[in-house]
Amino acid sequence: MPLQPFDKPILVTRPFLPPLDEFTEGVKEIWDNHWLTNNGPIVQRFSRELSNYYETDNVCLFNNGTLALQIGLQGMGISGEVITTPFTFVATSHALYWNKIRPVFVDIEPNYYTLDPAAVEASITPWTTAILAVHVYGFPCNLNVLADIARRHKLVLIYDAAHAFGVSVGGRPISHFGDMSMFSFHATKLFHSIEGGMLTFRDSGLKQTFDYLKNFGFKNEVEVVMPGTNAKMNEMQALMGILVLKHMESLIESSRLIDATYREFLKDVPGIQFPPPLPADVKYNFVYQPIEVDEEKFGMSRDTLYDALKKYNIFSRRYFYPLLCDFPCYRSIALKDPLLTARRVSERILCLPIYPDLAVDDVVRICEAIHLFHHKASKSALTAH
Ligand code: T4K
Repeated sequence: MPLQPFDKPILVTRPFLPPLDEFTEGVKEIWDNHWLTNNGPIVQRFSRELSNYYETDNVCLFNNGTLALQIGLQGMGISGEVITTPFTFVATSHALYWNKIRPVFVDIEPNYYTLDPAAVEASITPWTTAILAVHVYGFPCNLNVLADIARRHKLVLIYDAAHAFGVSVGGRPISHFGDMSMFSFHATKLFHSIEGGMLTFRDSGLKQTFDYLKNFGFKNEVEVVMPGTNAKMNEMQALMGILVLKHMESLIESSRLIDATYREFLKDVPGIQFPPPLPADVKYNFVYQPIEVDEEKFGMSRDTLYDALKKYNIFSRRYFYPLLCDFPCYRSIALKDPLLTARRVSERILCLPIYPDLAVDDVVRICEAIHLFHHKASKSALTAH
């Protein structure tokens, strides 16, 4: 029988939801407390659990990752120029923009798409104050080399770890690297609190500043010590986070199986390339499933494949295309780096659906569709010759 489209859309991701009775049990507690936001008891519990998980007291929770990063930069007093990647979600450079910091976009490396340390070093100027690197797709950046560059040039090293919850390197949680890391708990992430974000940081003195900044700058009822904003996590978010955290290891394991299935069933398709396996000391979270499509070998461009999949009710995403520097709000920033790798990857990248309850049989069907497109494309290329 010819391959049929899926009855229901298969989206790039689907949030994990804990058993409903666990959530309603928690909601009863919120009803009893009559406390909904402003550092309530469940937010405090969530914060303690994350402190244990990340083995540090230096955590601060927020209502989303974007404001966490924005406040993190503000609280650390970052200014001038910050070297960053154009191959990420727009929130990374928006957080700089909102702090009146000039993003300096430099190239990425070709395997895991994280900042290329050589490009970072080549772009340092007297105005550079920090490096804002992204563990894109949860792939750890080149941690030691970036740390060395930051130390030698006296730069602050900040990680956008929005995708990297649950990732560790050499047995150390990813938050232990750099001066500050931001995690997103958005619904589209493997670990989520509906919306939410977290900063982890090296200098414990920053905690107070971040707490002020996310709560209007209030020190007490009558004193406002800085012009803060409102970026507080609420009790419903924290409840969801606590419940999802309990399932984290099994979520990673289910996603690992999906990744393995894609790799196995697509390994012989010409022009479909996966990032290489990660070093053995990296514990990965399998939150995204990026592939690169080589138009010449596959027979069809990334965009044509993206459209063809849609016809089968499979909704992949072009994370991250276009590059941030090509959005109108960043186009006026002069680029010193030609961004050769970032441009190539951004034209070829496609994120396939991955989420813990995506059935392995469905992953196989998605792979079959990709095989079919390749065969059709090769056949029509042959007849055209
Ligand atoms: N830094 C980086 C590197 C990031 O990737 C992000 C966010 C941030 C910073 C900022 O963190 P937050 O402020 O968001 O905490 C999504 C997410 O909204 C965004 O959080 C994420 N990165 C980005 C990579 O992806 P969109 O525009 O792709 O979202 P949307 O609504 O198209 O959803 C994606 C897919 O998920 C759709 O197929 C539908 C499905 N979905 C979505 C939601 C919200 C569901 O099935 N259920 C849902 O509840 O940005």
